[in-house]
Amino acid sequence: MSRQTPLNRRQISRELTRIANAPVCEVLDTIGDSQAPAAFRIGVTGPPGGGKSTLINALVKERLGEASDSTLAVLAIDPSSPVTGGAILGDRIRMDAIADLPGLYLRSLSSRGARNGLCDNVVDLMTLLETHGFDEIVLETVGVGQSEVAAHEVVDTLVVIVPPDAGDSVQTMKSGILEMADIVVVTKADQPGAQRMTSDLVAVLGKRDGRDVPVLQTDAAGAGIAALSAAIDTHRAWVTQNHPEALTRESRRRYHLQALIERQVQDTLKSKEGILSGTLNTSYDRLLAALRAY
Ligand SMILES: Nc1nc2c(ncn2[C@@H]2O[C@H](COP(=O)(O)OP(=O)(O)OP(=O)(O)O)[C@@H](O)[C@H]2O)c(=O)[nH]1
Ligand SMILES: [Mg+2]
Repeated sequence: MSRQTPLNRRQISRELTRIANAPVCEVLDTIGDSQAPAAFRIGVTGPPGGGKSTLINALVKERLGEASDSTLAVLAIDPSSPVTGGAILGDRIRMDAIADLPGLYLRSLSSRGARNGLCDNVVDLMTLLETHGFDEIVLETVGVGQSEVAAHEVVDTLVVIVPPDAGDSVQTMKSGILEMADIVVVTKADQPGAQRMTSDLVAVLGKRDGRDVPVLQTDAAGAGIAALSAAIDTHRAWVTQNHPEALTRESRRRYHLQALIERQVQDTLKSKEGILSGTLNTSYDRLLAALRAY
């Protein structure tokens, strides 16, 4: 979408709020027939307080610079706030500084206790943003437990951030979050230990899909952001060449269908009495029958 068409931020917010809280059938009514082109999705994940929002602020400014005519949406998944879907204060202050950039839409959401740490309906929300024609979507998630695996499933390029004080946890991260990374960024490069952390990461990171995983450094003043933006573009070009679009779309579709079905199963188990009584076989049949009735 070109910036010539102004964003209707209020309308987008209203629609996001509605489908964030809607049952599956209503979600499908809204986005189920969409044929909108896929946006380029960038995930930014890492430990709480690691500097994700600060980095996204600077990255968004860089990618929506004056020469650009593109549009970008940021979805920040906030694990700390309860059902409200509101931004935590810190995020609000940091993000407010860029909220008026032309072509930018910003939204913070609570993760609603989703088991994988991601909003369980984050794919619905990204698909909705795509119906509004955004060129790029940046997704911020806290990378603990399984959430980075889930984040990896729903984005094209996953940036994993590691603050200099992550210390001994690098070895632990190696078997989880770092294995998923397309690009690794040591944030807060102005702090002591950043260089050491960078060397440690270079030492433990191997190739991923036959490609070296870049390890970059950034700080809140904007150092390293242009290089990060360039690395994202390089990865994007690599994905386009090595993972033809059909493949990407197919895996996204699979993930999305599974997310919807899981939610529908949960809703059905919660709302229909008696499914769990009797034998396993009768429960299974009753559950399938109840699902078919939707
Ligand atoms: N010294 C220094 N502090 C930074 C830098 N970047 C971020 N911080 C500080 O680190 C804290 C957390 O930054 P955020 O950008 O909110 O980190 P986050 O990962 O988005 O945090 P959550 O969303 O709460 O998990 C804030 O107090 C920032 O001011 C940096 O480059 N240098
Ligand atoms: Mg944040």
